[in-house]
Amino acid sequence: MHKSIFYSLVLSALCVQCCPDTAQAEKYKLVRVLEVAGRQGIATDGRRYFVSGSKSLHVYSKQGELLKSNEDPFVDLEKPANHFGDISVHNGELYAGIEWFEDGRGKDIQIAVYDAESLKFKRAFPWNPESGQVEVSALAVDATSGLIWMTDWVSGNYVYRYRLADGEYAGKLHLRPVPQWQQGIACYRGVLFITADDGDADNQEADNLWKAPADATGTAAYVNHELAFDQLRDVGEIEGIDFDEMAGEMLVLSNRGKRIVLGMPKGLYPGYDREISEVYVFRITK
Ligand SMILES: [Ca+2]
Ligand SMILES: [Ca+2]
Repeated sequence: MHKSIFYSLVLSALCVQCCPDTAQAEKYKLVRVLEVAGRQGIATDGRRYFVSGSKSLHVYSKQGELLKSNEDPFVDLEKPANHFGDISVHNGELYAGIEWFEDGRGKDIQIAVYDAESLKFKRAFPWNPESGQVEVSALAVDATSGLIWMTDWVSGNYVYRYRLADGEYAGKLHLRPVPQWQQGIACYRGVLFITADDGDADNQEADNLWKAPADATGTAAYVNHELAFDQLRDVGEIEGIDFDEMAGEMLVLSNRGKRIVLGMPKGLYPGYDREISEVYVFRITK
């Protein structure tokens, strides 16, 4: 073997060993950025992108063309609602975690199901208050296990399981350690991927992606760091996540420009005249 090739192999092996973030950054290559109207969630059925705002639903082509919106999505709900979190799409239906968010926590948490074509409301399931969940920041359909997983932004010690078939509560999974300020969740190939708004934009810190096994019956799981979102256009507030399995891509929604303190907007950062919400598309290379 040529000496220079040998040394570069040794160097790359050392780098993977001591700098796992470098290896992970190579695994996720940023390939596209699309500006969108919603600041909360992202989901894909492989054909289109679904985006949630705090009070709206949108469908985009994969090239970023807005195809349809529902600007009044809570009108047919029985319980009061003022907030969407991250969303998920399964079998022609859009699943959303909905709540009435006030005084730093959620009330009347529910799983709401919308038609993915019309964006019209179809049905909803209430959460189980005795589960301990006090907020829903995101949900993900896990079709393999027949489950829906929900995250809690206020108290992230657990992710909560509900049955996909009938919305019944099916237990919770203790996360160890706990990703701070969870904002998005996706289930991909038996793994839960959780985005956390754990980077302080005031200090130019990137937000992060964490992962844990999508254990359908266990009580606790270990959480591992997957990626620092340092390829985004600016630091800000990470939100929803989903995977486009056919395309081999990971999608994340992130907001920049607006200063957010404990979930409350506190003006704009220098250089911005508005908040910008974008979907970042990463190609998964390994
Ligand atoms: Ca959110
Ligand atoms: Ca952040």
